[in-house]
Amino acid sequence: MLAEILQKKYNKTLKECSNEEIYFGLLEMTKEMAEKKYIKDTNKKIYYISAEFLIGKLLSNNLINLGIYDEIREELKQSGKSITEVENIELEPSLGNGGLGRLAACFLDSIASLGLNGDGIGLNYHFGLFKQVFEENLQKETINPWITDDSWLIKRDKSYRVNFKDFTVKSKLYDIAVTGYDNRTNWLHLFDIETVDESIVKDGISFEKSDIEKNLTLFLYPDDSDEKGELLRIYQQYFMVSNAAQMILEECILKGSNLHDLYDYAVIQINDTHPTMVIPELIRLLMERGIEMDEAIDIVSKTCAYTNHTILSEALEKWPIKYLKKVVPHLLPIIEVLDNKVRRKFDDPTVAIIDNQERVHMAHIDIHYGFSVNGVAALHTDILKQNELNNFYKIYPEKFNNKTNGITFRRWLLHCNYDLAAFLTDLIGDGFKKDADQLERLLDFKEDANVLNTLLDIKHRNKVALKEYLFKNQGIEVDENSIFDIQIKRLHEYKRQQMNALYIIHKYLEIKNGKIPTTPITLIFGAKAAPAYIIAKDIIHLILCLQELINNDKEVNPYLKVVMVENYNVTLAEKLIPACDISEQISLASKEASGTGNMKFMLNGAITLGTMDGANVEIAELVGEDNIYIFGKSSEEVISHYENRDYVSKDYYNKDKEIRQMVDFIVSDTLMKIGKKENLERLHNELINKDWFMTLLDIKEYMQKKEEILADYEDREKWSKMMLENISRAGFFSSDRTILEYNRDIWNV
Ligand code: Z57
Repeated sequence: MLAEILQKKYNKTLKECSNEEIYFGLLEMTKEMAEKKYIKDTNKKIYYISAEFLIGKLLSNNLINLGIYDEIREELKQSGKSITEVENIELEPSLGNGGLGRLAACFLDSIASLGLNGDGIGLNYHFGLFKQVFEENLQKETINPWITDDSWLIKRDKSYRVNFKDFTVKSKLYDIAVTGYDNRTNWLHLFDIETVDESIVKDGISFEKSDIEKNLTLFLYPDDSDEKGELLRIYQQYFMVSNAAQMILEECILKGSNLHDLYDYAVIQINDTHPTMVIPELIRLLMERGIEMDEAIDIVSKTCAYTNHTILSEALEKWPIKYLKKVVPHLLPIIEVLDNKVRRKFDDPTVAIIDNQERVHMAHIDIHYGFSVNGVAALHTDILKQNELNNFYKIYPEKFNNKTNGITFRRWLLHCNYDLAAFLTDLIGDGFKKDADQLERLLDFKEDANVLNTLLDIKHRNKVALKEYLFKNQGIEVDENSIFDIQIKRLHEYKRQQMNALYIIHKYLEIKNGKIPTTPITLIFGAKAAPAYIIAKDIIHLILCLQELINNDKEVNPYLKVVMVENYNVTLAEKLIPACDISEQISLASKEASGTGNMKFMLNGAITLGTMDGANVEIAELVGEDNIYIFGKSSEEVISHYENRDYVSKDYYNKDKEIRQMVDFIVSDTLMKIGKKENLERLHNELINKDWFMTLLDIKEYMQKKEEILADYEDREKWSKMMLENISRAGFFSSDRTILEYNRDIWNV
């Protein structure tokens, strides 16, 4: 199949082609096959609007979903080529920061795989999120270009006008095919502007912020859960939702809607507050088309649903009216009406849309003028109902619902762990590929020594593969017989990478004092920090300094290694997760809305070491306490510390010698010789005098649990049984399950 295409395209045999030629041949072939699976559908359609779609590389994903991965892999092998090397040619688009963006990508995969009519709508960021490089043990940011002449983008001749206060821009639309697994093709619509100019980016990632007509779609806003009220962000958001709104109305009219019945033709899922302006924009457009304001509000309220992904107040967008006036003055009269209606109905300033500091609370628009509000894990939704959004819950109990996140098993098992997927297929058949709950059939083998040993074998092979990758790409040598302990996620204080780093200091000092671990330990980190998040960057600095110190110390490095991978992204996650033994999920309870990395690790046979937070709670329920390592204060205790403001990190530091020793090592001569005084002192001070995310509250318990899990690793039989139990119970976390629930409870398409 492939051979013919290459013959036609390059007049060469498969053997003669370079990996690059093979890649572009496969790209062309796959795009064509995917487009053929598109079915024009006149039914109600889901529009998933999101500022982020962290789709990762698409070649293998599409080959798997089109059912030709094995065939192509074999055909390549026959000619002495390797699919992995062909995959290396593809550039990874980084159109997302982290969990929220990756979730959107998993959801599109499941929507198509379940045969549902649903598209994504977002922006075509030319440089995506920044690319991370390490220099002198510090994070530096550069551009991450991914668009080449030939890519997954399909240019459409569709364009809308978007009016801002001072100028109008014309959009252009690019589509990426979303191929369902053995099912239909949907689209990811990415809007761009005609006048975008890549050449204005100079030296790293800096560019003229005010030249909107040139910069609007250059970068993804590089913050995660930590928003700064910046005008460019408002321009991007309005551009995204105005295009979305115009396209949705156009499509619905074509399908026969008279707009009074819009909700019979469309349902809009608002992913976090970023697309919130779609609500006033749709109201405005309906009014332009002759519908009275009250009815327009009612129609839109029946069409839009909102997903909340965080309780961190910094991440809940509140745009100053002053800013909105500068960018989208035409939305303000509508927002004011929305606010007035709320104020007339409810005598409670905490549920108002415009606050007394003249800021617009975007989440409040979503809750009042949408028909559904969902959290992303059971605990998270409970906290929304009982704490963060309690005043809204009391008004609209019927709107609140939980949708525990999920991940697509096509990418996070079939593709990233080919051997495990093949082994599972041998044992339990391939029903689990479409019905993830069938993974439970693996439980029949929990006493089967051969099966248990094969699980250990596969893990070992994946560790060897990762070892080779790390050596090639980072020049760091790790021992495949060591324990791989991995923490990969955005760098944020609440995720507490600093706690893991303090543990490394503790182990280092122990080894220096002659206490040698029975099995060597490799600690692997991957994380980007928002460029303006100083403390997060200091934590990266600490980890990189520890890496340099420990890996160069011959007394220590046979037993302990630290690796921080550069530019952590989806592609790296696909290599790290299958090779992991210990999955670090150590957020401050109540702060991690769900987590989705935790699910990917579990599915690939890693054991979780974590707090009772986000979806960890549900993992613990599913596998039982014998198959997970839980520590730390509960979300109730943490919330009560916040309410009473009675957590004083200095007290923990003063009280405990071991804590003092670890924390003070950050500013020891040993480390200061390697690192930068300013960064290390700032971090040291932060931990002792602020520690907003209570690292020292849980650290002793963390150290105990970590010793326990490390010791249990020695018992290979026990460990392999835990692996089996975790894989077997992971079916619940398939995004197919999540999407079926969204459709059952919210979308009804
Ligand atoms: C983001 O990645 C998440 C929440 C946000 O508010 C923003 Br902004 C970005 C993450 C949560 O932190 C994770 O806990 C969650 O699993 C993920 O969204 C998907 O729901």
